[in-house]
Amino acid sequence: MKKTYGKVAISCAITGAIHTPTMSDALPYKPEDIIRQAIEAAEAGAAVLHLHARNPKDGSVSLDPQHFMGFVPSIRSSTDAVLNISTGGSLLTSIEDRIRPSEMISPEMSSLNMGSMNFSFHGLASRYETFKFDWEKAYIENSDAYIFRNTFRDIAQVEKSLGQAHNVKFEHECYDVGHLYNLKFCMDTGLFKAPVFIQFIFGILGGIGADLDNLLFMKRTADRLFGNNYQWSVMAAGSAQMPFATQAVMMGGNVRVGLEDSLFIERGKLATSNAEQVFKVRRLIEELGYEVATPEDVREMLALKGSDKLAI
Ligand code: KMH
Ligand code: ZN
Repeated sequence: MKKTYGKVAISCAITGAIHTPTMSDALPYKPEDIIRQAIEAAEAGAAVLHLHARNPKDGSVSLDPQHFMGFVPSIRSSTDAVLNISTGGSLLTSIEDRIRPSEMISPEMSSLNMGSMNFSFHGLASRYETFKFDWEKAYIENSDAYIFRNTFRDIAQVEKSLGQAHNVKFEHECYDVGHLYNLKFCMDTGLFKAPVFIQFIFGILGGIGADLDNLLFMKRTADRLFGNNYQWSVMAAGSAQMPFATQAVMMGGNVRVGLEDSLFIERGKLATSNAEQVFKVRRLIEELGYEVATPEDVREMLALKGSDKLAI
């Protein structure tokens, strides 16, 4: 497995499915805003763009492939970044619906969530007195009843529909230590081949907390389970985003930022764009003596199929 020593890949998750328009004017949900912010993030140094769709009318979470088609072709033709299409975009719909946008696009990468869990952000509701759109309050409040379903059968379905059928490489999203063991089981039974790309996720309510000990624990566990057969990146929610990114760089890992994961650029100050977060993490990476990986570096690191293999 090839490694790009000294280079750090920045993924940027542009809009996601947690935050809502009331929380930040910068959160993009119209296609033109998703396109602009994604291109700016790539220009700022993001090698990978992790993409979800929203309904352009009201910013609600969407899995409609046509909503993806509103921005993916433009981003693709304007950047060389690796496009990573989410398969986790809704806590409410079936795995088949979650896979459909990636089946249509046949991207180089897709997310793959490695276990079922509580996934809640209901605590955010009380921070806002009024909401821009009717759907937002109930959506946030009802997350205390969500189960984010990612059974072994679901995981196998994603692999069959995207891995086997489209040669899509996965961002294995691991929100807790058990998810690493789920991935190990899947590898031992032949579902995924090395090198796998693991996104260690911290600070989602329902997953492992954003404590530094937990990063060390997840990394040590992954080393034990996967040896040299994996590449890794760190994503921490909210105010832990930049501290955890810095720590990941110092430990030799890659990083994920973006408004999907945190709306802030520093404590108490909203980010004005995804690119602002990418610029900040890039500064940190370079100050620490590392180099930012290009999309080509990532293609080599993860043995991706290439941007000419997309279906759109
Ligand atoms: N919003 C992140 C915590 C996915 O898109 O598959 C998880 C995520 C899920 O990115
Ligand atoms: Zn996502």
